[in-house]
Amino acid sequence: MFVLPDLPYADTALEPVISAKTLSFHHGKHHKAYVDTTNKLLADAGETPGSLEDVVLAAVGDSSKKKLFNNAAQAWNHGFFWVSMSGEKSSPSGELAAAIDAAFGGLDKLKDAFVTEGVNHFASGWVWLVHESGTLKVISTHDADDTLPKAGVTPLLVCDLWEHAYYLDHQNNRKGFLEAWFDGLANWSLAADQLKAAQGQGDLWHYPKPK
Ligand code: MN3
Repeated sequence: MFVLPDLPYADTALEPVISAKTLSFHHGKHHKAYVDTTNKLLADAGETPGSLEDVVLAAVGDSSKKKLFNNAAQAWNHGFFWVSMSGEKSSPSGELAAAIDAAFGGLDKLKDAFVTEGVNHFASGWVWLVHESGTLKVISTHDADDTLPKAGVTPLLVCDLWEHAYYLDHQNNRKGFLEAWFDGLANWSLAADQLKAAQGQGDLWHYPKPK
């Protein structure tokens, strides 16, 4: 059984960008439902996979496993989203800062690219900072789609573009949410660790193993 991982901070830690009410519903209702449905589908199929990453990769592109893919990928995406945020404001340093400068021309330009990608993304999905082919890129994915099936792509950070992520706090102002998220919540420590892992130093973030 896959677990709903505890949030790595208090419900109030991300205020005012994300209120405790939004965070508790998003984690305790939305994410929990994806985990519960994934567990039920796997139990019904008699499967006991070793990792959530394996479930996503085995289901992607298989039309008979679309529901499993959607729920497992959403469970994974939310796990990565929680750790992509921190209540303690930080900024990129060292190799990560150098990589941002090289790819975008500075943190402000990365912010522009990230916010623009998220604003222009139609309907639900995710906006990502990723490492690919020796450089950093901003991409977005639709619905439950994530970076796991994309060979050579390592996610450094993700922000949820589904309305449930921001509507209570920002209504339809996705741009305002993304700007405040980037400035106040982005976890540059995670991004630095993921970049190192992409370059062969240390481990990538993984969803907690099933219990
Ligand atoms: Mn969500």
